[in-house]
Amino acid sequence: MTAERFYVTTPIYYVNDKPHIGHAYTTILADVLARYHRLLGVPTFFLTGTDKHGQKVQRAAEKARMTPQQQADATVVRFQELWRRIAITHDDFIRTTEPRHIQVVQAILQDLYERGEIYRAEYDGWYCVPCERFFMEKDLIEGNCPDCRRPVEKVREANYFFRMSRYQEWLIAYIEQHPRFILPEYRRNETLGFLRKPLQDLCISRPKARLSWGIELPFDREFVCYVWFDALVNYISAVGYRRDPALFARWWPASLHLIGKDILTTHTVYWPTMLKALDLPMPETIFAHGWWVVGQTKMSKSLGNVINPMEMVDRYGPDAFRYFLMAEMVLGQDASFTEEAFARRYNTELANDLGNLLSRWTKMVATYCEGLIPWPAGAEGDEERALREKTVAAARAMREAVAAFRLDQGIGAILAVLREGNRYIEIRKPWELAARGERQTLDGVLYTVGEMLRIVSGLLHPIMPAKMAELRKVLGEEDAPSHFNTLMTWGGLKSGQRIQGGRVLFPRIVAEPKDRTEESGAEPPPAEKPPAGGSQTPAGVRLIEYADFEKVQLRTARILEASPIEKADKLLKLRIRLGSEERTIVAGIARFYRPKELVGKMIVVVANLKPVVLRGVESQGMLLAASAGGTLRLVTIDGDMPDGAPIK
Ligand code: ME8
Repeated sequence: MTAERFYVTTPIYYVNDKPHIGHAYTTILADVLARYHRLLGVPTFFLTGTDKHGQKVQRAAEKARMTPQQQADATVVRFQELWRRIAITHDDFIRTTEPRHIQVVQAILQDLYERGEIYRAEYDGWYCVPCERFFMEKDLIEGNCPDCRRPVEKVREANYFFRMSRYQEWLIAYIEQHPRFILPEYRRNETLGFLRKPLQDLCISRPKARLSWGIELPFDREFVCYVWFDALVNYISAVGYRRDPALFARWWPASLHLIGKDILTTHTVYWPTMLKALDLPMPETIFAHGWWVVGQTKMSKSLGNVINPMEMVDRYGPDAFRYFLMAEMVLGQDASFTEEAFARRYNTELANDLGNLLSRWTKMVATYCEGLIPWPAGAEGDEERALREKTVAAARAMREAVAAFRLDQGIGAILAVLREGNRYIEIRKPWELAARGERQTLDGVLYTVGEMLRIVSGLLHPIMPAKMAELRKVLGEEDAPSHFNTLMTWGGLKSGQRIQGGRVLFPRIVAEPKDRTEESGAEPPPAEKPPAGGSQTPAGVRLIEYADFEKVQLRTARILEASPIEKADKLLKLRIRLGSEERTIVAGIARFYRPKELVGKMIVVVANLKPVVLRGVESQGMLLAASAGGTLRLVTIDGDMPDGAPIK
């Protein structure tokens, strides 16, 4: 990646439907890379946008009884709204219906036509509407589109063609000489494999009689431009090609075109040959990432399993969503999305490793240091040195991970630091240092943890900007780090500052749907392994000590109110009274009880469970119920008993 500047693009998305998780993923990835580059002090330009022409959009509009323009305008807002919600920091948003784009496409078409790079000929072949591509009979697989395997349509018509075939040998040589041009390597090989067959010229027109929604060919008004030939040009029209030479010289060639693996050929064959015909330099890297699948299944509208990013963000917040997508997908490979996996990562890594560490630290600084960040006094011991070195190494690892497109590895290095930080507290036991009055050592330990948190908050800032700004506020730091270098040097935390403690950064969540946790509204089973050494019955049940049971506070409670929760047909929100105290709990009992029958019932609740947020409602406890054979009954009290009574 060039060190002087970073120009990153996403595909421009079709506006035939609302955005899904795949669109969100590519855009978040581009955003995270753009944010890291800005942090590294590299001038950055981040482009995204929407693809408004073509048959897909025209057909979606016909179905919705709108004009293509109305359909496109209605959908583009949903993309822009989502990008706002998930904090995307693009520098430009291009739509292919804008004059600045249309003029460039028409100028290119005219130029290539005049130079004989585009010619007219009769076409006879097969056309795939969803892919918007022509195929020869020999390319079809069992009579279907070789890409998406859907049926194709027979087409015979006059059209215009771009002399793509003449660039075949040049393109093969270029790809072979530039190992970073197409990444990952197996995608590069895929393109080279495709180029082993003779390359055809590219049909770049559509007769208006068949498709009117597109950019008119400047030399033949009976035709519009093929949507891909129009769309790919966005990468240069947005940065001033033939319009603003200074802007264009500043940003072109692009550093990185991020795409999904579905659009590899258009980007690694059509686009480079178009650029070559225009005598323009090639983008530095075209990176094709993998596919998000749901569980083991491809996401598709017909299966009804399309993940709506807006719903995920409403439920879990934008930062956790961004984090999960970046941490879970190894760039290049496919990844599976499930809410269970999401909750597992969230609870283990964000709520536990990071959130808990922060609250432990803030509590200790409040208790032992009057809420002021201590001075790094005392000589550095082995444990301190190990944590410092590991933290600074994680910053280096993240910088390398960004350049190598391995964000998952950078995140892994940071998680290792957090786990080490938790272990460090266990080893150094600040509470014992306080009890023994070892002031200097105590200060040093708390400074070490605080400094580690400062660096981690900066390293994770491009991924979770809002949450990390919150964390940094606690530490008395600016919302965002000023430069990546500040994260590579130890000792930046400002001693003497008052910490702004308080809110839980990542309240634990419960996955929806399925699993028993939802039935009872309880916390998910802990992700950590049970402690070693527990004995087991012959049936394999792990036995616990009485002291373990004693940790659970069971109490009687009276249900005062019960109501459904919007968009959660299995959950009910209950207002309960435990003696002098009232609480809200969320329980997965809606399929077994109507709200009305619950009011007045005496139930048993776990009263000392950490609160969790379920569908936006904080649940302050968990009720007990028996469940078997697909039914569920509440545990109640035999006879009269006041609410709030302890159960032993
Ligand atoms: O192809 N997993 O637009 P499009 C990961 N307009 N990413 C996915 C995905 C999934 N399941 N599904 C889609 C177009 N994507 C053209 C692009 S560019 C000049 C023109 C992402 O709306 C991925 O980035 O079909 C993919 O390449 C893009 O959405 C396709 O978006």
